Amino acid sequence: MDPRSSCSLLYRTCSLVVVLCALHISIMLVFCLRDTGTESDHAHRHRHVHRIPQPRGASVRMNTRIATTVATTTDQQELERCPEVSPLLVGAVRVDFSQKVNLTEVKHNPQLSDGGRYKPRECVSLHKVAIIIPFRNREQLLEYWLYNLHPVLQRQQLEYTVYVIQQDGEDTFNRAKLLNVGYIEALKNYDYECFVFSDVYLIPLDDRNLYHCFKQPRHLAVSMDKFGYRLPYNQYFGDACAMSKEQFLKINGFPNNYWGWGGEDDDIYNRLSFRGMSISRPDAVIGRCKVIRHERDRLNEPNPRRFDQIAHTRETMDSDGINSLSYRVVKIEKDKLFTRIIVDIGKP
Ligand code: BGN
Repeated sequence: MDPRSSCSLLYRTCSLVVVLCALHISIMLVFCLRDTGTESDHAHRHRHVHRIPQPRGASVRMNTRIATTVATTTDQQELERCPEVSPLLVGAVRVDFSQKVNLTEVKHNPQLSDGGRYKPRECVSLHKVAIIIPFRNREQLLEYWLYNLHPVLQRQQLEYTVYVIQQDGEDTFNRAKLLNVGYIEALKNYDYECFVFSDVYLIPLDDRNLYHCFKQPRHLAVSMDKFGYRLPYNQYFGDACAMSKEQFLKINGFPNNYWGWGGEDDDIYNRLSFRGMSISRPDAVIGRCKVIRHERDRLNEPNPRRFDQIAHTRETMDSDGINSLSYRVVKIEKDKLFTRIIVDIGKP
């Protein structure tokens, strides 16, 4: 073969190889760029759906499977703190005690676990509250309370458990001692920072009446229908209040020796004032509450000793309280909406 024509053939073959290589590289580049765009888009959309911040230091070019895992893990571990004011509050709420309530819907809530424990799904609650209800023979009132209060507490974005402390036997009722028992028993379950003590017949009429703790002990039942929507007297601290662990311990808890109706709430008020604390309250509109009508329990007659007892709070409060409490747990039952603790607290 003529050496010139063989040179030209070699030259053409090499040119073809170079063109083919360039074509191959271009096609690869196009596919690469398209894939990168799709992946980061997908990862971004995925993060948006889970509403979590983008993980720090994570590359945008992670593949879809990794993105899902990171998003799910972060979702559980890095849930944001709830805001100071819950966006779920609606203000005034209507209550109706004329018909029997159906608790099915209240129970059908995936965020509620047995024993009446609730944790918001959307954020980490700022308030871990044990709700303590002193109780005996008031099943229907309890149903109304659970029906009305669970939704309110949930809109307030509280992490809470409802404890119903039921006095066993037929001896005279002792509200304050049952509240002390509730404090101790709740702390056996969980490290609560805040305790709300509420009578079972009391229903708030506004969900801005916040069932959590404040810098000062909080009185919640400030504007009740039974008192014409005002305080019966300035020092009134009855029906429902909230106290932090620290506030509660500062007054040695509640008195154990008020058997029967009346006076124990005044004793608690005295304790707070002797320890230099003042009372915090919502205003008279937000603090509106309704009492579910009920008969006075025959085993809760007015305590004849109460006048004398409240005159001596200063001398008795250091030895009568959470430091002198004794009782025996008879039974603990876990309902979907509350934990019932039946206790023997003795007799007068
Ligand atoms: C008060 C009671 C409170 C009760 C309120 C409202 C007493 C102590 C002797 C004066 N105090 O009179 O316990 O919560 O009424 O009903 O009885």
